[in-house]
Amino acid sequence: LQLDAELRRAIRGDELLLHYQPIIDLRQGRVIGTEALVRWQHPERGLLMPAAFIDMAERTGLVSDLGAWVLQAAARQQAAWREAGLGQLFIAVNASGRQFKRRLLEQQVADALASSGADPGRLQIEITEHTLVEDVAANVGTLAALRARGVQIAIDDFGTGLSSLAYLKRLPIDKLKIDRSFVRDLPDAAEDGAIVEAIVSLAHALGLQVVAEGVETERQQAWLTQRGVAHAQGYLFSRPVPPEQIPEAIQAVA
Ligand code: G
Ligand code: G
Ligand code: MN
Ligand code: NA
Repeated sequence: LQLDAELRRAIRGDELLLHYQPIIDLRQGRVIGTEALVRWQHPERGLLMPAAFIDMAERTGLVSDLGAWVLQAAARQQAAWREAGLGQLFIAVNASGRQFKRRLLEQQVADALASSGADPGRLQIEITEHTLVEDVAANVGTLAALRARGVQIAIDDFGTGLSSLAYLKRLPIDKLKIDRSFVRDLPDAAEDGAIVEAIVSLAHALGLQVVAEGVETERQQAWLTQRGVAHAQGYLFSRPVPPEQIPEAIQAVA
């Protein structure tokens, strides 16, 4: 069987799973949400990371069905965490450009919310800056419709996709996730520092939240906190973990 046929089977069966990476409020020093990251428990090849199959899923269009599965699973997890007393945690889900075609994402999100009973206000959609700029007018319509349902929107990998400042002010979004390439060499890299500072002041002026990605060191954490970056995500706090390990990860951060 080719990998694409195997992935089609995996989406229908129970071979996919989600790991969750904590997102931290730097001032409060606590976990406020997580990002869902898909994995594939392949029967012969073991646990596969997205790098092994996401490009293929994009090429074949399977990423749309994969995205529907991810939304269903994340929404169920949100509802389960609410039952377990962790209802305040949001879950951010990565969406592919394919899901922005023909209002697919809107329908997938509506289905996932309806079948799970998850709190729409605790579901977030991440769209990469690259995907967003492919068709701003159409994507803005989808984002606005999702927000009308109470779902929050984050621009992922922000700073890498050349979005124009002119339309940033009228995008229906809630947060910018600073791409980890700008965080990696902080605090020593002066140019990266200047870029991060510029993103933070832009975000604040536009009323957007900021999340720093790829935070790996305490020096980075301190530098970002001093510059008013409210939220962060990275190996310093936790790797992506199975959902059973999230309560433990919350304790470890606090
Ligand atoms: O931890 P990590 O290797 O999980 O993820 C690598 C990349 O795979 C992420 O940066 C993201 O772009 C992509 N990815 C992870 N989960 C999903 C998903 O559920 N849907 C889509 N479309 N991409 C994902
Ligand atoms: O969707 P996005 O590309 O932002 O997905 C996050 C990716 O970044 C995942 O592959 C995740 O495993 C990875 N990641 C999360 N935290 C860190 C980190 O601190 N350092 C590095 N190098 N990668 C990280
Ligand atoms: Mn992401
Ligand atoms: Na990113």
